[in-house]
Amino acid sequence: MEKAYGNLPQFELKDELDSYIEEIKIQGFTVVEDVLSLDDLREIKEKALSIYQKLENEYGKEYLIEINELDMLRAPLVHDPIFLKLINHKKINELLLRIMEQNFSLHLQNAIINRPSTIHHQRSWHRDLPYQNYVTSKPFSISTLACIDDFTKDNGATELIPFSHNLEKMPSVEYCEKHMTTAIAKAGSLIVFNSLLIHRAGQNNSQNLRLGINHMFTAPILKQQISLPEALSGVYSDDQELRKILGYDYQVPCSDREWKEKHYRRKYVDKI
Ligand SMILES: O=C(O)CCC(=O)C(=O)O
Repeated sequence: MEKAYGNLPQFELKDELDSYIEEIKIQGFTVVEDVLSLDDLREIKEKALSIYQKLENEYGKEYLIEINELDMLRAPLVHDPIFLKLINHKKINELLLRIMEQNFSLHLQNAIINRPSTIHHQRSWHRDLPYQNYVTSKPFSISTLACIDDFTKDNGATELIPFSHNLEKMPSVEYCEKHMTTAIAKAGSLIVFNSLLIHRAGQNNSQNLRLGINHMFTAPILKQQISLPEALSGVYSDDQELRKILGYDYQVPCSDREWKEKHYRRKYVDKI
């Protein structure tokens, strides 16, 4: 305990995870290093770019530009299991559970390809929970943005407005310019933040593209951006850890009968 007067309560850190949690709670974000290996990063990058290119050819570039979907790959884990490495990490899952104080599931997984000299849609300031301009005493959604490349000042590292998860309104242009910070991070790190924190992709002034893969883990009462159980057609539903994260356990029942059966199963069958 630091010397203090006035009966001042103080956070106490039990371990490394608590120090990340303290930063997320206070300033809205933290950087966790060394989450992904170099081999995984290489494979993730190669696959993300090739899946994206295939889809861009299929949809057509003009169409993607029109709907603000250029250089955005949604739910890559549906296309290749390598992307599961980004959502099923023991330390990160423990962090999520501890900070959210409840079960969670994956709301989205999106790869953002930040190319030199182009303005990505994610370059606009936003919260990952758009339209939700209020403050909560506990986070009900946490974003984990995986740095697949080094995130540098030059190549469009993410820009954040610290503490803005605790503001109902976006600060003035002048305030943002003065206080925004750039999340410089090594490839393999995760930028972990309260999804209400205001942020945007930086401008890429380098020669190379910069790849990030963002995730939102939310209280299961929130619906997913894309229904992963539907998109995966049941794949991984027999894996106890993954089925929870992917949302299989939290699908909306289609009828009163289904609701009752689900509750019966939970009480008498799943416990066995
Ligand atoms: O790519 C980035 O740096 C930011 C991504 C982002 O803003 C998002 O996915 O919501």
